[in-house]
Amino acid sequence: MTNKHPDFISANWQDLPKTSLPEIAMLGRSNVGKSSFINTLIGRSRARISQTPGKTQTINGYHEQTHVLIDLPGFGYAKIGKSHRENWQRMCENYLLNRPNLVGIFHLIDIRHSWQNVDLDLTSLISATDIPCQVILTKSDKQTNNQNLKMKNYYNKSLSGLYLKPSPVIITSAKDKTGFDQIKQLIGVWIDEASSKE
Ligand SMILES: Nc1nc2c(ncn2[C@@H]2O[C@H](COP(=O)(O)OP(=O)(O)OP(=O)(O)O)[C@@H](O)[C@H]2O)c(=O)[nH]1
Ligand SMILES: [Mg+2]
Repeated sequence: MTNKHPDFISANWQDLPKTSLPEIAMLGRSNVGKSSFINTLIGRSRARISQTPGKTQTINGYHEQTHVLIDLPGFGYAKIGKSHRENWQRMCENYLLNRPNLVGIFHLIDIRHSWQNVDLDLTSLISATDIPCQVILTKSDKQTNNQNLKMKNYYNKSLSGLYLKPSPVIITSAKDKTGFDQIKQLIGVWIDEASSKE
């Protein structure tokens, strides 16, 4: 049976359960495909997705065998009231800056768009956390391989200076599952790195 509910859910980072399992967080603009990315990783439709931006409004945790995938609300959706939006953003920031078992961040960016201010702001936040981060270009099924290659080069050229330890972007599609073998490998590396530091 498909479980549509997260294993834990919180509207306040301080109320999150204290778990010793490593956590991996999905970060990005509203509607970029964070929840879909989690569903593809899990192989089941567990995280709620929507055509309408602003779907994920809490910090949601999905347990896998060795780690927990964290679905965060999206940044920068104008139609959600300003105070509401600021609350979510503060919640995400607090989570990212203070969660002791957070071992990796995926920064998701829609492959069809060039740098947006919200994403540039997120690069500063990510650098402040000192946690390994990988840039993911999502929705690659929505345009041609040539267009994707162009955007990949565009992003790769700009990464140094924006992130502390940039590695080349990974192109993904939650629809045709492009890129997910590499994503799973990277999660394993992050978990190993974190455990060797303990
Ligand atoms: N074609 C295609 N559509 C995608 C892909 N990933 C996500 N989508 C669609 O994009 C829309 C938003 O996806 P979500 O996964 O809800 O995005 P989100 O980043 O979690 O959005 P918020 O929670 O609102 O911030 C949905 O209609 C998804 O079906 C993809 O790889 N390919
Ligand atoms: Mg979502």
